[in-house]
Amino acid sequence: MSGHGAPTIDLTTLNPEESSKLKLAIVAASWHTQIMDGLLDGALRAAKEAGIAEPTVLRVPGSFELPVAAARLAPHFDAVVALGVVIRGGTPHFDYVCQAATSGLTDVSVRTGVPVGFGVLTCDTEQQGLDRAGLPGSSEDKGHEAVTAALTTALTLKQYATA
Ligand code: DLZ
Repeated sequence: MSGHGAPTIDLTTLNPEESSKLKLAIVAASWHTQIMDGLLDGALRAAKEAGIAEPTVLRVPGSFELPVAAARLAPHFDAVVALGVVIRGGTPHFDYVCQAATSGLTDVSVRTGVPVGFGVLTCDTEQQGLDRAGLPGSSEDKGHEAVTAALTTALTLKQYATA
């Protein structure tokens, strides 16, 4: 999958009065520290740009644990963002962790109606992760993107909220 074709969504165009009121939770795995630090920094930067000074941040060990954390938090927040880094190794473990994280997070989002931003990198190499981590020298900033997507979706869906 290539980043080509991504929309330009600028958080500064969101109504700051609306976006700053959103309750945002970030659930972040802990494997691959340098890449994870970049993702989390980007996510927090995006939250700040939207006027959310202190989102709730919950750390879990690995990406496999992201869905249960998201499930616990989603009912209490307007948007959840999941961050993780999975790097392919020599066994099929990669496929199972990616599948569990992806389907688990999708299930949380659809079941609760709360947008879950997908900031989980699934990479063949560490370099692919570094390139997407929003670090100096990275070409993409996936933590920032995931928060932007989740908050934009949350604001859109608020227009259709039922009492
Ligand atoms: C076990 C494991 C492996 C091999 N690789 C990763 C990885 O690249 N990224 C990641 O987020 N987590 C990894 N894990 C840990 C699993 O996600 C999970 O934490 C453990 O299987 C314990 O449930």
